[in-house]
Amino acid sequence: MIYQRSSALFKEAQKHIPGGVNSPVRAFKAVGGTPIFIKEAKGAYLIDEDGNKYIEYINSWGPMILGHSYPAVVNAIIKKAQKGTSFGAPTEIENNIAKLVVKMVPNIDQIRFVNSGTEACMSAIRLARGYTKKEKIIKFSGCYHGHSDSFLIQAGSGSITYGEPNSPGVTHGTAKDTLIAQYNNLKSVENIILSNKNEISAIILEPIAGNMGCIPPVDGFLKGLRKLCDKHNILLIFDEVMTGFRVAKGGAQELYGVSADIVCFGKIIGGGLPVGAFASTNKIMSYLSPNGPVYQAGTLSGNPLAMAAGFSMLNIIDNDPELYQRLNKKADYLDVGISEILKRKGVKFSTNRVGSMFSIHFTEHNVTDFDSAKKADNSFFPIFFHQMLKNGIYIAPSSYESWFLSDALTFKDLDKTIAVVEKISSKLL
Ligand code: KE4
Repeated sequence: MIYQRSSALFKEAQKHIPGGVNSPVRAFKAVGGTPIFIKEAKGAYLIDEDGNKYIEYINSWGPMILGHSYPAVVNAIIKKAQKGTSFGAPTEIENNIAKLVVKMVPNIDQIRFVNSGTEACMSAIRLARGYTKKEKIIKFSGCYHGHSDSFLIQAGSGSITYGEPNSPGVTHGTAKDTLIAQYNNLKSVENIILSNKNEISAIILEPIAGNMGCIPPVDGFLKGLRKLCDKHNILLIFDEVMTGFRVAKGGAQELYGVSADIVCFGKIIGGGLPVGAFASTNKIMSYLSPNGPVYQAGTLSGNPLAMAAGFSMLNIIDNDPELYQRLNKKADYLDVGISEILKRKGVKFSTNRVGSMFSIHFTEHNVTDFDSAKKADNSFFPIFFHQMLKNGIYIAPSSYESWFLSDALTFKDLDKTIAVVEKISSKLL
């Protein structure tokens, strides 16, 4: 593979864009090397600026579940753009997509659209605090809910895990209201609740973690959180920015049969354009401006162009009863194929998968939380990443990310991917 044009573009990008990228993970810091610049994408394939072709397993970190440049979605965008892209006024298509999401997703009556997953989760927390009149929140180590201050917090050294900022610019004043529990560990949650009686407004989590690699909830974890929230009058917030419309039409709520009080969306809901959203019951959403006292706003929120993309993609998903079966079958085929080879070659690894979210960890231990994910973050991942890239397979440039399969992938693509893993496996010993 030649990366001349990408290298030149990256050099130029760094003059006017911090780190040459508009989102840090794209800079390849975790795996080294120069990020590739994508020229175009179609279906399951990316073409970079040097003309190299890749089978794609990032899909813009989840949104492109149908594959890139899906004709019906592209046409919906073109058609809408010809009538104007944003008015800052209500439009019918916002009604249509809101109605559709409320139909597809359980336990919600109303939805507010915003422009990113960060905005969705940030607004959901504010709504929970306004509704419960309590200030503290619990999040989980290793879960990512976007870059708003309340979430850029790491477990403090304190025994009851008070939060500490994990980025300069986040104040200790903010950090003190975010408490950190361990994923898949109900006891760690209960300890924090009991040490902060009647102070916790909400627990927010990725119902299937996707930012430590893919980590499924262990049996009983989500139901246990629901019970703790009911017992202690705490709102349960599912951050379904990744899992929404990815693991099932109704997301993780449907898949696990556990109801959240507020659900956050992003990625797929925008069909590849910038859309986030948060949704809840009429009662909780009645607290949101302009009807209620909790303020939240956005110039481009619900803009018709992004709504057209999201509405088109969600409609296709809603009318394709076999979509998740096809996606899950492909993900299972890939997982089994890769695992059989790595096992036969004696590589130390484990894989995690829920539906079409998948990750490989170069450790023989199971990865069930952030501590075990960190143990698996070793020198093998960068080798694996670059060998795959060199052989035309594009996966996430970090062991703390998930793969996202698209319906455009064929079994031939999967076989090629498995064959590349076999070809490079000796470098993983
Ligand atoms: P955005 O603000 O990036 O749209 O969404 C934030 C967010 C919220 N919740 C979850 C569960 C998420 O995964 C994300 C964003 N995901 C990352 C991938 N790990 C986006 C990639 C990036 O940061 O460039």
